[in-house]
Amino acid sequence: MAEALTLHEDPRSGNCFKIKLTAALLGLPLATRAYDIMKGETRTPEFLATVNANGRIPVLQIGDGPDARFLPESNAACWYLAHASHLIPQERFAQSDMLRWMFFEQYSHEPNIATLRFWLRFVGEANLSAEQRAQVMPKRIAGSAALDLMNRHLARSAFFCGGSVTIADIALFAYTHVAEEGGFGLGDYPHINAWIARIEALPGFVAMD
Ligand SMILES: N[C@@H](CCC(=O)N[C@@H](CS)C(=O)NCC(=O)O)C(=O)O
Repeated sequence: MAEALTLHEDPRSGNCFKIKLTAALLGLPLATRAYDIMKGETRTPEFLATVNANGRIPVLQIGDGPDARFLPESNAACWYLAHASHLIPQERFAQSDMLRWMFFEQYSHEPNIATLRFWLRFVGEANLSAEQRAQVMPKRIAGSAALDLMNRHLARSAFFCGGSVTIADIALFAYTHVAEEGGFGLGDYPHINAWIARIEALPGFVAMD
């Protein structure tokens, strides 16, 4: 890839880690620019005007200067990096099935597992609002259901879309491998644990900060 790539990130974020892991597995150089989301650094007028009007990281910046383009949404950024690589299947059904798992990640997995990790590890249970407290149990139930589904699928398949890794695995790995930080025990999910070990053994794998 000829263009300079810069990740606007908070290193604690699993959504940002997806993009760093994709780049590492592909051997792509990726610069980073860090923000502290706990201090509202992605909500400044400058960030909203130039990087992401949605006020969130990750954002993949492609190119520099006035021609730079900004791509928010972790899974879109993984797709951009992995375009035409071995991390995206070529066959039509397999490619659509990969997207199915990435949409599942954003709807059924990340809003439950990543949010509980953020609340428990970074915000702190004692600091949760009454509204957040009321959401802990529903998110615990929904997150566990997502892990259960993944475990059953991985009983039949080495990776989410068959025998080789795709960006669906990267998307789901990011918050699954740290799910215990959100209070989700992984002991009951042997197939998830075996899949985590397979991903960590991939050439070029990098750990989350
Ligand atoms: N669907 C988005 C989620 C992005 C997101 O929720 N980012 C969080 C950190 S992981 C954030 O920037 N929070 C700061 C804020 O909302 O102010 C993605 O996959 O990239």
